[in-house]
Amino acid sequence: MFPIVPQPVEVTALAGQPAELTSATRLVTGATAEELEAGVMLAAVLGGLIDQAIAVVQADADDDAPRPGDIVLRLDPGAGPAGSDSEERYTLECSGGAAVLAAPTVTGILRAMATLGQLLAPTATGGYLVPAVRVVDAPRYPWRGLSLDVARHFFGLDDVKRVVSLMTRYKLNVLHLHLSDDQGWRLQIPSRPALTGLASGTSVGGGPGGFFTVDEFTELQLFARARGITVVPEIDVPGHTNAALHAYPELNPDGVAKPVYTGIEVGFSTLDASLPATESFLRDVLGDVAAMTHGPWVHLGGDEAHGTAREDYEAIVSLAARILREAGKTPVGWQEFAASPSSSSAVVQLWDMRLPLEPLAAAARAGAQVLLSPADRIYLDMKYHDGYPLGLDWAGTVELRDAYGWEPAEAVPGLDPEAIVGIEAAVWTETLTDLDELATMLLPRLTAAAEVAWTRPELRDWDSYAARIAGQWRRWERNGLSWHRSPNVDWAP
Ligand code: TNX
Repeated sequence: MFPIVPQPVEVTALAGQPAELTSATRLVTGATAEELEAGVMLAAVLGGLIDQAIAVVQADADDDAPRPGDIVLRLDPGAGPAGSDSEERYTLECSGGAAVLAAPTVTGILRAMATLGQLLAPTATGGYLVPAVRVVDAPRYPWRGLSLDVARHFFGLDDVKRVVSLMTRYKLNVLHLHLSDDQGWRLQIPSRPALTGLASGTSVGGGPGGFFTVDEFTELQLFARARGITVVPEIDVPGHTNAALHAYPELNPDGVAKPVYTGIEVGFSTLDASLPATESFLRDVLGDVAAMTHGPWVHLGGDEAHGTAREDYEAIVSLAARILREAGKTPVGWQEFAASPSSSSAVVQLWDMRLPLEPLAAAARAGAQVLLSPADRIYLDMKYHDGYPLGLDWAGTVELRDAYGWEPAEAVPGLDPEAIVGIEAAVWTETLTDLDELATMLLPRLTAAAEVAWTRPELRDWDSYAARIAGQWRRWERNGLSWHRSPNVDWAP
């Protein structure tokens, strides 16, 4: 058994020589600048894993033959399973003493590297072996995400980078950041300085808050992109807007700034479609956010607008979607947004299994893509069990087995499976105040979500997953990440 999570399409033990990674190990890349850049980044990551500096060399005609212990990166459109057109497909082959990672794109190479990292076995002499093996692999879904709420409690650049590094190990590729809510505004908006100037300094329970500067947001996106992860910023409208209503009094019908809010109720705040200030606010904020976002998507929220009249809701979300489209971005909205005609060229995100699901299927028929985040399965802020000290339980408790044991294609009755763009776990931070608490909720459940997103149903199996995950805590602990010792798994000693 090779402890690879998520389970690849094909894993075959080979008879040849394993690769022993030593101080002589080189990372051999192809000749392009892109390959060299990926090689340098991967050498740093791998070097950290095995505690060795790894030299990066570019293969040329004289020096093509891999030496024992080498890791070779190769851009190769023929890599991956036959018939797959995913840009993330890859083939990893280790025999003859060297490991060759082949993929059509650098992103595919990154996925192969994640697999390599999980295959490394420490030797008695303090080195590492890559076993003789062939892995041929590609993901089921192109969107494999984690939504992280940095609004209820703020998590800064260092913490979020550690979450990104964790995501890469399990081949997740979208980090959705919930950047605004009633309790605080978390992204600097150059055209609207009061958002962070006046409304970022609080959080749930009255803690200090914080925000990302434009430069930090850029740095985070570059850090994520180097790991094959796209950042999707969310500015939630028309509800979840108390921080904005605090910073800009003119967004309130009475012209009076709302007081700061540090509780955990939802659904009381709203933008007002009849105020002229609302449109200019949306244009400024979403224009700035679109301009600073590298990826193709911006999330407009649209959830739990219990304080918004039906027509106002439609006016505001359709305006937000239009602004984003004009700025060249594809809008994403929570489930409630599916009822808006403007969702037909957008991504709609399932979350609440108690709400009617038919609008999602209808939006898909009209052209929308559907992203699945069923709260009773992959809301990683749900308690593991009754009485668990962290988390909420409005969608029930979610143990590891619950997060693993569901089939995306069956989540929404009547939904065309072709419309499913992927799945996204979510972690809301009403009760989570630091990285230890956050990591405890993510681990191990995030790895289950990653396998549901990556691995085809016919290759998924709980017992196999539980065995493959059983030793992974060592790496979590080596990285200083807390985790929940789920009773569902017989953890390795
Ligand atoms: C529902 S999910 C929310 C969030 C809460 C979360 C807590 C969604 C679109 N809205 O505002 O933080 O539940 O689990």
